[in-house]
Amino acid sequence: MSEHTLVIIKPDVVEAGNAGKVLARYEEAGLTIESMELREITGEFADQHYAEHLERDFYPPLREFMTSGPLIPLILSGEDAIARVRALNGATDPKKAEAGTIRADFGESGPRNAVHASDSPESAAREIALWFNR
Ligand code: 3AN
Repeated sequence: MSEHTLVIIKPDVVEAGNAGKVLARYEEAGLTIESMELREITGEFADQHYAEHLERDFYPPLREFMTSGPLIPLILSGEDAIARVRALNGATDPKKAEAGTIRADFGESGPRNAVHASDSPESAAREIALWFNR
């Protein structure tokens, strides 16, 4: 089934100059870029995106990190895009991410883990509406 998913290339990747390499992973996997923009976000916007994590111990440094510089939200589409993008990304902790995944190759730590991707059709719909008003 063709799906849409919301991906964020996080500030660590943009700062390191690796955004093109990360984007190439998705394109080489046959996913289609539907929307994309370089932007900076406020703490309030980060709170909306990470609404389910606001009370977690790891959230304050994650909020700081996500507002520390430009990031790139994008909408990708393709067959089973949600699961396929999460497989390309690898495990949340880059140290545990499978070899060859984006987080293993470009992530550093818990919050600085290179990319975000929607984890279900429901979160994809919510996140696409939040980031791209559609
Ligand atoms: P994923 O992005 O793999 O779906 P979530 O939704 O559980 O992971 O976590 C959202 C974000 O919160 C992660 N991308 C990561 O930046 C951060 N995070 C999650 N768990 C931890 C943790 N135990 N320590 C530090 N940061 C974390």
